[in-house]
Amino acid sequence: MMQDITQAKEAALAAIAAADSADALAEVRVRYLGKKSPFTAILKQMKDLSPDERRAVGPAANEAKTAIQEALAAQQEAIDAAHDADAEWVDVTAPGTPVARGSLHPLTRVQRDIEEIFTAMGFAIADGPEVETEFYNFDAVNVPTDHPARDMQDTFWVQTTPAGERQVLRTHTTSVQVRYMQQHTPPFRIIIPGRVFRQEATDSTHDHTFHQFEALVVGDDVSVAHFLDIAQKFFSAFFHADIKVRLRPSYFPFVEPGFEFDISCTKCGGSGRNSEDTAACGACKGNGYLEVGGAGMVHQNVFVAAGYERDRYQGFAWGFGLERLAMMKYKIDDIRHFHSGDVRVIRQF
Ligand code: FA5
Repeated sequence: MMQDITQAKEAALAAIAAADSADALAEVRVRYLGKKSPFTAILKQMKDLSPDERRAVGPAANEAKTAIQEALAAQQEAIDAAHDADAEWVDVTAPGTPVARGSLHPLTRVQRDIEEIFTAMGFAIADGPEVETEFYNFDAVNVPTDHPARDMQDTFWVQTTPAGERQVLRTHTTSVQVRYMQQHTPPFRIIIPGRVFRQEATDSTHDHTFHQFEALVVGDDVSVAHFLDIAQKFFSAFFHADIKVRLRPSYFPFVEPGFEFDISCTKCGGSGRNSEDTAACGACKGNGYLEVGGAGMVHQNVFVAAGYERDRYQGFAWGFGLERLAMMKYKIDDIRHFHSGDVRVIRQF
């Protein structure tokens, strides 16, 4: 039996020395000290021994068990130390793990660019609600009830207020004009960036939800010449090019006279031709100009709705689509990309 003890001890010490991981060591511990181990079997046999034999075998078995336990503890310490050293080791020459960086949505970029150019020209930025009363969206800006102009901008009507006022999702940023004028006395110059909504079928240049930029300048002697000058300066700064602005007579109820305004094509510079050959320019289809928005001299009825005296002030207003401008700047061919949520589009900016 003494021989069994010695053999089991030596086998256990060899197995402990060979165990190079915490798992392997745990397995050795079970094999040599667990319920089915040779030691447990030897201890079970002790009761059959004579008192003399027991006196010899008992201490030997205890000594072997202690030796194994100490070897296990020492090996566990060695494995833990090796593991800690591995964990602390840093290869300072290894390439870094790339971190995915976010970017600004192209519309946010364009909006910030525009705001920067206008604030540098002394404009303040104004704001208004997206759910708007019928009064500010239509009545106050001279669009009478039953006037066909209300059909020009197909409208999402929403719940009437408890006070009985009809409400819309604003169809244009022109809705903020009278709100602002009621709170301020001219002279002032403001821009009104904002989201607007129209119930219309979507295609590559029309969305139901889009953004407009309104500019409103009111004072004693504001004229169309001021509008042309500011528009020319703004578009040239925005496109980093010498941009010409062209007016065409048009009708909007809130201005008189009213215009549609175009800018010289950002691709061909206004010639309507490609530079390499005489083929028509693809961006403006040979027109030389691109439609941008509507503008005009503020109608005196709008000033009166705001509480100003009729014919006391003059002003100009313009409104254009932010998406259309972003499409020109970044050569985006479909307006629906902006709200698609497709990160492949956004990642390019
Ligand atoms: C207006 O909304 C007028 N409030 C603009 C204005 C302001 C005129 C001040 C005079 C004085 P219009 O409906 O044309 O006008 O829209 C202006 C611009 O918004 C268009 O030139 C176009 O760039 C953009 N736009 C209009 N409808 C859509 C649409 N469905 N999707 C994307 N952009 C649109």
